[in-house]
Amino acid sequence: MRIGVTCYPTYGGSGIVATELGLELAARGHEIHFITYASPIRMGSGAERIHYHEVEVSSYPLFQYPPYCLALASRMADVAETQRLDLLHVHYAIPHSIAAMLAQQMMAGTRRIPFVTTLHGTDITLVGTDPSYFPITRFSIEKSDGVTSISDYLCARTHVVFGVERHIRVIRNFVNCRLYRPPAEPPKEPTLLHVSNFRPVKRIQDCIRILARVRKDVPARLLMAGDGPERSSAERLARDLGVCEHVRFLGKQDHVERLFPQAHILLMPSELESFGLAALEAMACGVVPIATNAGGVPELITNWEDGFLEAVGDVENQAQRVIEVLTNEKEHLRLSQAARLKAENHFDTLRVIPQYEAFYEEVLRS
Ligand code: GMT
Repeated sequence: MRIGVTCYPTYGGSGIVATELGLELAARGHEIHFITYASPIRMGSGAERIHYHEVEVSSYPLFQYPPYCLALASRMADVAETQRLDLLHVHYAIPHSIAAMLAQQMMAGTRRIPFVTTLHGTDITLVGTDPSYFPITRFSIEKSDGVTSISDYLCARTHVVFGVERHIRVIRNFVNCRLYRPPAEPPKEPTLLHVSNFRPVKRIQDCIRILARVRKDVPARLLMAGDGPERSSAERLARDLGVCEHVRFLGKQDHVERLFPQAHILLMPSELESFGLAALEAMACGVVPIATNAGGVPELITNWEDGFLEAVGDVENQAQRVIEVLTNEKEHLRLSQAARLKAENHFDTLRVIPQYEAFYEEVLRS
């Protein structure tokens, strides 16, 4: 198939899933055309059957807000025409789904180009429910030729919040278990890791509070990978709690598969997470996830079996779980092995990518 892929190419879960899906599909022989405003994170360069088409948004004095959605729609129609695309796949509903619908209508005189929308999380749970975007988000879901969501939780939430009745196929996040692997030896220094885009929904201050509590019992360190609006307040909190020399802010990381194996535990104290891709990538590397019992996370982590789920904001219990894992080698090994097995048996690319291929074929046939 010849597939056009649009996503936010920056450091967010939806962009990562879109890019990794594109790379996996290209490896399976499909032609993948990324249509985005910047080169997607993790795309790399030179992979076979991967093409990149930049969306340029011109600015004029009259435009207080440059009309990105229109520039994207024009580019999508242009690429679909010149590259003879079979299908457009957009990740994150707003505004990509509407742009795809416009591109489809622009091409209507020539041929039919269907589009698939994948819902990831905040496009439904936060942005989509904002009164300014609610009606257009619902419209874009209804008009898509196919819709997928990354968890049962997000699928149910979409039906309830938007009142849409159409079918939404659940295809969960995935990980390449050959690339994301446990290290030969566990890390020497007790190490906690957090990976995110540091938005308020990630509650990164909880990571600092957990470390401060853990350090009363275990001399652990915390690696904070990523960047975003909450970073400076987390840095301040680390200073206030007297743990700043035990926290390293690493900034945005391109190769997290090299970072995960350096940690014992992944902290994911999010307010809401429709799946929790970072926890899955960590589990594939044998890193034990200590997360919140929020949204779709229980579809990934089984409490006490391959990680831990605690209430949002319950820093004390999250810290207790960390201390237990770091002070009990046997328990760490049991959880680490179970986490890796969960990733292999349920979420490996070999199992999940064919679900997307089958869904594309259904949409093309319909
Ligand atoms: O919240 C983020 O980090 C970004 C957001 C996105 O849509 O870019 O991530 C969402 O998509 C990921 C990949 O499908 C999911 O694993 C995350 O759980 C989800 N984030 C939230 O629901 C907060």
